[in-house]
Amino acid sequence: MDNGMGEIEGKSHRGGFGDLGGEERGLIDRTFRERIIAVGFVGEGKDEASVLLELEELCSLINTAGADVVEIVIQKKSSPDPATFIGKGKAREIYDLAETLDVDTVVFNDELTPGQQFNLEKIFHRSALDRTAVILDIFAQNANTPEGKAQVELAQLQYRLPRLRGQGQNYSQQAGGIGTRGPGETKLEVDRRRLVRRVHKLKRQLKAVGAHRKNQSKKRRHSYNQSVAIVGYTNAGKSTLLNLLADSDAVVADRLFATLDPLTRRIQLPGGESIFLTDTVGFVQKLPHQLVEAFKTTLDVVIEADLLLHIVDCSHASPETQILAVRSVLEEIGAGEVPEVLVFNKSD
Ligand SMILES: Nc1nc2c(ncn2[C@@H]2O[C@H](COP(=O)(O)OP(=O)(O)OP(=O)(O)O)[C@@H](O)[C@H]2O)c(=O)[nH]1
Ligand SMILES: [Mg+2]
Repeated sequence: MDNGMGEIEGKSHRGGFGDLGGEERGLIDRTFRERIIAVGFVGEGKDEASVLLELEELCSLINTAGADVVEIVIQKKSSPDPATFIGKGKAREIYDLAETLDVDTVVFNDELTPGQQFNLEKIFHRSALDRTAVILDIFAQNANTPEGKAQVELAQLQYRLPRLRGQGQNYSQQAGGIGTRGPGETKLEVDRRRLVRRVHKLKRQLKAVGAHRKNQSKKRRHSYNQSVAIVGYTNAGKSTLLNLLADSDAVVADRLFATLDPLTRRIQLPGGESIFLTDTVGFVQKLPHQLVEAFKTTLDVVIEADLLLHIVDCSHASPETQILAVRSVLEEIGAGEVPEVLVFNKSD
């Protein structure tokens, strides 16, 4: 692909579980499956059942990322503690549990601030990650094309930058690939500058690819064919539908975020008219805003579509929640006004 992305190819951008994560790492290598405690938070105005559903999903995200949940902990509290999110007492309880169960990492269902993450790691003596880090990790594993990899790396850097710390910080900053090894302030400054430079470079490269993509979609529009985008929750069956309608070979897998790169096929409708049909990246509840931001160019095809086929997995425990989550991402990217047809899948 002649888009100036060549130099990105071949680099891994994983961050999250395992040793030595980070952008310089080669292929993802999981020498063992980490043992995880998953933590849910039931705050005021939130019902426990919906948090349990989110936790169930978090477990399958963690599983997809390559680790095993060995215990689930729920904290009920009117509002999050600014310093430790769950409160110091609960954090100490989790530390004891982690020691007893030989746990490697604690993963939170909610986004932690950099400060909370830092404080929790001090109490836990091990990495504290949040849902965002897990999703970023899965995206990093599944990115195949230079553009996909660049988008994921950009999202990871945006997540890591505010979490960079010096002074020999030991946990996710080095082990999880969410920060970097930093023995002191100077190294920290150097790291930060290096990451900021990399962010700018990735943004430039992605902008160039975006321009290329815009050209393609302009050409499509000039062909007077309507454009239809398949959207929906991850694993709902979007790629399956594209393959069926367009006799195509998009990757279909019982895996979250199997598709990251859009795939467009031209198909002829029974009336003889041709349309462009595009399969897109799936959405999820609490989709990290860094990812939405980084995947903007990829998601242009959704914004510019004449119609959205919104695929819904009706075998799921709460399809309504998934529909709302998808609609909220559509709003966020500016596609809230595009006409939508709901397609109920997995009715078998
Ligand atoms: N039972 C059943 N399974 C289905 C149906 N459609 C798709 N699947 C399965 O659901 C899983 C996910 O299908 P995909 O087409 O990869 O889903 P996707 O929406 O593209 O998923 P991502 O790209 O990962 O977001 C696969 O194992 C499919 O075989 C259906 O109608 N019934
Ligand atoms: Mg897919």
